[in-house]
Amino acid sequence: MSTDDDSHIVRTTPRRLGKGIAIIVGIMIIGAVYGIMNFEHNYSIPPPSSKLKPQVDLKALATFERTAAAPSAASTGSAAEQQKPTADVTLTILEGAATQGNPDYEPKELTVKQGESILVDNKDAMPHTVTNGEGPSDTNSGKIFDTSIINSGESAVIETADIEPGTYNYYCTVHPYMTGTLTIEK
Ligand SMILES: [Cu+2]
Repeated sequence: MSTDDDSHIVRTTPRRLGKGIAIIVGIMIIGAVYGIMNFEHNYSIPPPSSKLKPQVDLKALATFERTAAAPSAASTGSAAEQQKPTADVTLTILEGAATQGNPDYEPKELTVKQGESILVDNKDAMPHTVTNGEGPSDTNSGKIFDTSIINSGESAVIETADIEPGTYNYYCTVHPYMTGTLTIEK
């Protein structure tokens, strides 16, 4: 049983091995050539299996995988929501504010207590600012508060802790016809 076994194993010769490899490679080449030659056809008419409706909702699966991979991002909301700062009062720049004559700042006259922060939320499609002063020629312009450019959909915060109580006119440096007032109360 022990020595006899070896004699029953048919070991192939290098020639035979080469032949086998040649046959396999030949079949692969024929397959590749066939695939390349019929690529256009196979591409335009995919096999029926690829037309089957997926059993799982791939979109839902992708969302699931994303939330599973990044649980912190999922629990705290999207990156954009996360970046939006929080404040005590919101001053909204209304949609369409860039067009002269349209309502621009809401509320137009805002009163806050000194120390409260104001979120300036630009809901318009254009960039705007909230800049203290009467207009671009005002030498005091932007010296008390200035959000600088707030792009569409973005927001900025005005901190009022260091602003003396009083009523301040402000305007938009991009569209000086956009004006409002900010009153700081003690
Ligand atoms: Cu503006």
